[in-house]
Amino acid sequence: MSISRFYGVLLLACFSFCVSQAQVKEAPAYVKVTGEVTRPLQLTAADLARMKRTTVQLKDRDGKEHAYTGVDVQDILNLAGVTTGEQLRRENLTKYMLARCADGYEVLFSLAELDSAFTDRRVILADDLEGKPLPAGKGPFRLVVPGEHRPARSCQQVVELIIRFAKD
Ligand SMILES: Nc1nc2c(c(=O)[nH]1)N[C@H]1C(S)=C(S)[C@@H](COP(=O)(O)O)O[C@H]1N2
Ligand SMILES: [Mo]
Repeated sequence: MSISRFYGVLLLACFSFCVSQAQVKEAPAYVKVTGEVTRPLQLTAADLARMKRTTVQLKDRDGKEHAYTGVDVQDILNLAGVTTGEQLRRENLTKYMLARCADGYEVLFSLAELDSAFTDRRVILADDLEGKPLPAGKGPFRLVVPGEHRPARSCQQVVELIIRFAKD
């Protein structure tokens, strides 16, 4: 192989590597909790492992049930110093949580939807699917929202939970 041909092949290899990296946007190994919080967090799987664990069922888009385990989102909000429970009154009821994912997908919940003072339905930040870490494209962290007709708010590859006021 001539030297120029060798460099040509090398250049092409580098280029295709860069393109493939740009397409596969890996989620980091932590979830940030930011915005209207008194304690911003960066939670790793090790942090979640130390917290109270909850398992909920979710039907995937093909209607098949799966058991996801993780931490109640309300416990995470409490840790970050977000207004929950008794504090969730008046203007605090206009706060929401925006979940942002590695692929740019975003979903929103009013804080009351996540609060045990308002509902028994528990939304969790899951890091475990039937005893194993979530598969690469879905993890490391996924919101699991039981009791809805579609799994569209059960967002995968969560990177950040952002708390904001709706009226700013
Ligand atoms: N990050 C991210 N999460 C996502 C989506 C997405 O496009 N990006 N799609 C949602 C939609 S529309 C569906 S139906 C479910 C599919 O989840 P499943 O693969 O477990 O069936 O993921 C949800 N979570
Ligand atoms: Mo969907």
